[in-house]
Amino acid sequence: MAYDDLRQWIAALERAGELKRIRAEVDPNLEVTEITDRVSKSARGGSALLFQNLKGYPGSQLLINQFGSARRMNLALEVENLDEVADRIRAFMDVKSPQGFLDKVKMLPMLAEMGKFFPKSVSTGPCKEVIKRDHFSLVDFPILQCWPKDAGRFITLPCVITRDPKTGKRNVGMYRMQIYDERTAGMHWQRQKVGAEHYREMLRAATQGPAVADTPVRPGARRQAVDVMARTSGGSVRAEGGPGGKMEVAVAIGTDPAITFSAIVPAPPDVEEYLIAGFLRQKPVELVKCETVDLEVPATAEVVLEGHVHLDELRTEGPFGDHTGFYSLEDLYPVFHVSCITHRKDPVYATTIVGKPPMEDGWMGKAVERIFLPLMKLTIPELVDINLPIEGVFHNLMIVSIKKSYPGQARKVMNAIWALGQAMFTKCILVVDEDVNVQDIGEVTLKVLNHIDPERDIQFTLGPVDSLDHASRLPNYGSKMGIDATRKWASEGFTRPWPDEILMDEKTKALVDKKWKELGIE
Ligand SMILES: Cc1cc2nc3c(=O)[nH]c(=O)nc-3n(C[C@H](O)[C@H](O)[C@H](O)COP(=O)(O)O)c2cc1C
Ligand SMILES: [Mn+2]
Repeated sequence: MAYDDLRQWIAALERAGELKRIRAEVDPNLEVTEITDRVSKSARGGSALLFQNLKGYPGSQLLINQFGSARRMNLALEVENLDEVADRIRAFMDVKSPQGFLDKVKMLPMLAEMGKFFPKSVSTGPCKEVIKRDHFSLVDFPILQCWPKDAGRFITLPCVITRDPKTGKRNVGMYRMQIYDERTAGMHWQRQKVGAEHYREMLRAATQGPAVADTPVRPGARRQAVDVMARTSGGSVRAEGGPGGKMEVAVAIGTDPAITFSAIVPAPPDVEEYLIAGFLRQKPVELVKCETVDLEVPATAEVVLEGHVHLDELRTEGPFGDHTGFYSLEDLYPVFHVSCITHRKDPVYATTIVGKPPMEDGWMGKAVERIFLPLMKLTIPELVDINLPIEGVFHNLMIVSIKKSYPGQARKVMNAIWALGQAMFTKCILVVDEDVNVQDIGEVTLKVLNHIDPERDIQFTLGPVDSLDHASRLPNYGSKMGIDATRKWASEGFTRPWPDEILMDEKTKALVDKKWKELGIE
């Protein structure tokens, strides 16, 4: 049964022995991080933590590390094993045209199930228990300063909801928010993310066509807005003024785990995360309208921030101790102005910390890896398995095994990965043959390094890189590397003999198995 809200999820964590309540006083400034970091790095990711006595926030509660282990990630998605989710995706993709009446009857349960995925509008919900239109402050919540050199406090687990001004489609993305003051925060959607694209669409509309409803255009706005675009796309011009338009944004914090997880999933831009969450929890997400903006938010969210991002305003965001294990550098990002806050009574503030792996987000990334494998196979059918080691921080390293059928195929696979949504950021791709277990880093190291002639087998390319990459020649733009560690074929110009891998024969192994006890070694 799907969790209806964060509270049911907390109760489930507690029943499973996966939650610790912390009643001792703890400071949201740094101290929560140090405690959570130690727990994240303890055996099997420790447990989720519910801090109930936060210094300076009497009565507040803060949930962290809810996804921080393989077991909790499974619990969040209500499966024994993440492959179950992958299997459900595969079952949907397997649908073929029914051949007769019986086939059609067999499809009915699947069609009925599909109905469960679409979000449902409801008139009101718990997130409206307290509505604050005039007197409100972001500082009322126990928002963390995570690391010593962070620029301030950051909302780290926000589901940021925007609407594509052209198609009307909604997007939910997780983009951290730096608190500037009681009513403004940074909006750290990186350039290649969907929220940023919605923002650029708004700018285009405000400066090129007739003004759209909420976007008054001032004289001179066009040039200035283009400057903003130049800046947000990596240029170096800071706009003074601009089109004066506003973009509506809502932020839900503390949702049921399927919704929170859907906000990080690298889905195609046009697939609504509310639909993905419905698929994951197998029950529609219930949505309510916001009070001051034309957007819908999950009805059971603990906290909802409503407001606008001004099209002509950018502000320094960061530094922030990031999931690479280093601080992401400061940069210019849009600013979110809060116009209304609604929340549940006694809201539970949900958050996370990122830093040196392993941390909570590493397990979320692992879940993405498992769930996306069948989808990647749609365009890369030779793919057998993939591994994004946690220390590779998602974008630095992807190890893939392939069933190789023609010369040059490993390089074709690299290019396909660099062309695939957010996998474009992958700095290093290792391609191995299907007999290599990519989950076994020892085996990968042994075989990759044995099998390559570096000069011949390394492929460099240029393209977009993750905004968090601090080594690339330019922000957001740099090189990537692929290593073709598959066995080379004569048709690829390799004519030397290839040695056999050392393996004992089955007969001898069985013989020794039988004798093992008698040998007295153990
Ligand atoms: C804890 C956490 C924090 C994240 N913070 C950011 C962020 O600040 N900016 C960003 O662009 N992506 C961030 N991401 C990654 C995005 O959520 C992810 O790329 C997502 O797929 C974006 O959704 P979109 O494709 O709808 O834009 C974060 C992910 C996690 C798990
Ligand atoms: Mn999206």
